[in-house]
Amino acid sequence: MTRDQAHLRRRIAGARRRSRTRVGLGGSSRSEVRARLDRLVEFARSHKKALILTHDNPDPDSIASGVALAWLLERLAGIEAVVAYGGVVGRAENRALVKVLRLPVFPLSRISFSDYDLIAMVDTQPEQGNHSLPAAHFPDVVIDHHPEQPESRLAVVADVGRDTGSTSTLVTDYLRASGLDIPSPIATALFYGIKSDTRDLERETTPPDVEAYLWLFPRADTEALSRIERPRLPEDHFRLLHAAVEQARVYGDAVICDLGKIYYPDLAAEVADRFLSMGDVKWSLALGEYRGSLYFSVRTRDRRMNAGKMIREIIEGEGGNAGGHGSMAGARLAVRRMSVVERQRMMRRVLRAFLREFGVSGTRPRKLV
Ligand SMILES: [Mn+2]
Repeated sequence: MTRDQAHLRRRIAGARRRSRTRVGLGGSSRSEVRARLDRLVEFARSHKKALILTHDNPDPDSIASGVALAWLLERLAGIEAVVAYGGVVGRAENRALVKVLRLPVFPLSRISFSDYDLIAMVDTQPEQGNHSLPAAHFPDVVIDHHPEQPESRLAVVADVGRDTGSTSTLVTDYLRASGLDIPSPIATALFYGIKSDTRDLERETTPPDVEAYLWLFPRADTEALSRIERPRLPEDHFRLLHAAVEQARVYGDAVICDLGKIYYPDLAAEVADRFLSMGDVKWSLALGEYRGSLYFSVRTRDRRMNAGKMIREIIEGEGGNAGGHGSMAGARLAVRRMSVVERQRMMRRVLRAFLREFGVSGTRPRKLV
């Protein structure tokens, strides 16, 4: 056992002991939220410096919940808190979010873990595989709206399994419970976090999301919001759209689009979103390669289906990481070490599996243009 592993074992054993005091799951009444916040603040007070980690290639929900949690910890627990992410902030809207609101978020490459004695994780969980927390570390705090994973219970403070449409909703609950005046950039970021994760309160939305959204709206800067939602786009974006339309293959009510090389990972999600709005399309899959990994993104309109479960079954079987909800999901699969033949075989297997799951196995594809 290496030193790091021994360290991790001790951490997990400690977390297990402490997890008896963990705040219960489910429910989001005022007093429960208040108790969860008190527990979080009390825990943070005995620490010096917090690192708040988003998932890789963070979306607005993870950026907003990270920044809001950092603000809350600084104000209520009096400790320094830094938000960091793995990967890149790619999507033009997400870059605008950070720039327009001047949100303090940093690439993980500029962070030294030894500077921090508290680690929090937002919008993802330890086992999720879409974050860059080294295996030798375990988060003390986990706040996430994705389906609960067993290891998250080991965190000292875990707010998971509440089944809201966004993590921003969970953090907004804390802000409301704190009674503090919220700075406009924080309110604007959280508002946009909920808005984008639920696609304007349409996707996976629960009553707490609507409540948080309405509470944030009068506190948000709508002029800044407009600049975030309609950002300037680089020329590359239009080149990629062109390629996407050319590459798209229509199989009945499913569209599959292999983008080849992409210039940031979220592009697969953007393109999958785009094609889902086409005609009678019920399923949309886009994939692209970025720095030695293939990024897959699946979207569906079929409420009976679970895109997250589907993509996990298909991509984890190939050795990748996957996650997501009922209607939207994504995955990453390292292809750097695959030979050309291995890669072709993998692609055939994966595409066949997706076509089967989409219910269009025997369908002949047609080009869009
Ligand atoms: Mn989210």
